[in-house]
Amino acid sequence: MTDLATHPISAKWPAQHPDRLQLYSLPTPNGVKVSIALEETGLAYEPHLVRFDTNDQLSPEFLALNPNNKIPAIIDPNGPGGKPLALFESGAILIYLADKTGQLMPQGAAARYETIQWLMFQMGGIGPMFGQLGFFHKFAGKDYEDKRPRDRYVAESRRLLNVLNQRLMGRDWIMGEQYTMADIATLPWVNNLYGFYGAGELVGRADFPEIDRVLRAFVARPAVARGLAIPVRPA
Ligand SMILES: N[C@@H](CCC(=O)N[C@@H](CS)C(=O)NCC(=O)O)C(=O)O
Repeated sequence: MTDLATHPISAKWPAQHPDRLQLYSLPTPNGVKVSIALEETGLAYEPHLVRFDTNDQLSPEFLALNPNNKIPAIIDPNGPGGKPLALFESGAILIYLADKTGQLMPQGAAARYETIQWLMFQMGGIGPMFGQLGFFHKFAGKDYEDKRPRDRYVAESRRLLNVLNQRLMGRDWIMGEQYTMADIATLPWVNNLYGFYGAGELVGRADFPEIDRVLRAFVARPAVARGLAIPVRPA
């Protein structure tokens, strides 16, 4: 059991509101999935900024919460059975928040598994592949003379975008009329690929008009606009 008051994370990131769900994060594509989900559900929560420029994610306090040194992570003081629950891995956190609130996940068993399937498609495909493309296109890997690694991730990203584009044909959202955790997992990554990574042209964004349509609807949501900037980055 994780008691917030005695957990090492509280020494570095003290809770002002220990009764609220605690979020340890940074507004990256994986981080904003959880802040957007929290904003959409209306749950009370307290965000804490985990800075990469000071390697906060490698600190012993953070590692005590996530030994995999990645954001996002949460502690819910009021988890299952009223007991505290600590969680890392954004996909697991989104499923937990859906279960806790009864929101952003279809009620029927079949549609629920289908939503989780698309959530896993993001976790296992879109996130890792777009992330590698970011490395080879925007970050240190962009200076590599050999463009074959970059081109491999461009091709794989295009393949994944095509799968998503096909899925969105004739649908408002990934699951149809209902906006779900699958959208909240996936669309921040597409937004990041086209925006921050500046890779829209490289992956042939114009070939995926259904994604553009749904992405526009996503970023127009007030909860998404708020979540994209939580926790607030230092000036
Ligand atoms: N599968 C993990 C991936 C999390 C992840 O890669 N987080 C990145 C930021 S987007 C991170 O914390 N990087 C810090 C590091 O690698 O040191 C999840 O979805 O939660």
